[in-house]
Amino acid sequence: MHAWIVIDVQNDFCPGGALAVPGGDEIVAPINALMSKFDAVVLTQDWHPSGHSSFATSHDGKSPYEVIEMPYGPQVLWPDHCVQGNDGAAFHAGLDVDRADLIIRKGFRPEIDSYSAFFENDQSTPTGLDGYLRSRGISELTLVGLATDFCVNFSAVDAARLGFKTNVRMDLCRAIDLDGSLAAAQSGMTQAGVTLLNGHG
Ligand code: VGL
Ligand code: ZN
Repeated sequence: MHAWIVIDVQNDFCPGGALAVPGGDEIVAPINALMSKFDAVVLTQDWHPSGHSSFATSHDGKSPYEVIEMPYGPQVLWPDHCVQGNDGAAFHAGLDVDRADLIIRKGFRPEIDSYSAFFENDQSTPTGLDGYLRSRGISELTLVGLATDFCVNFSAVDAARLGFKTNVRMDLCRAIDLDGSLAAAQSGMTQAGVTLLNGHG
């Protein structure tokens, strides 16, 4: 059983959004077109309370894209984005949300960020997705979405470590690319045993 995992295709990560990823909207139509090829479709949704600790505005004197030390390790500070219930947190209007079997939200705890669909940034607080996939008999995942070097990367590495056969369709992801983060993500995913695909593979 093979699941299509669509990471954070939300307004704030698309052009015009608070943390816009260049070309983020280009992947929506092809992601929809492939949904019917898989046994399960899961969407993730970045879902932060206002004043979230990953927002630069929550830290006096800090600007977006600075890195601070959190109890769980280094954390990039972001512009306010994907605030629960706001339009920026909504899925891109073109995404075929009706086809999703499961929508999993992450980043809802004020004091901790969550890039991965499986574990929050302390790398130990589970989101519950692992149990959901296993109890449905799913052993292979193909990930797509935003952003390649953050939420897709962390989700894919965790998936491979959890024992899923894990693929990323790089052509259906788009990156933020901060200080070489895209290249680092590609080598990290490869090292973790993730298969990087461009088109069908
Ligand atoms: C993401 C930064 C902050 C992502 C989410 O979806 O890649 N990046 N929150
Ligand atoms: Zn976020």
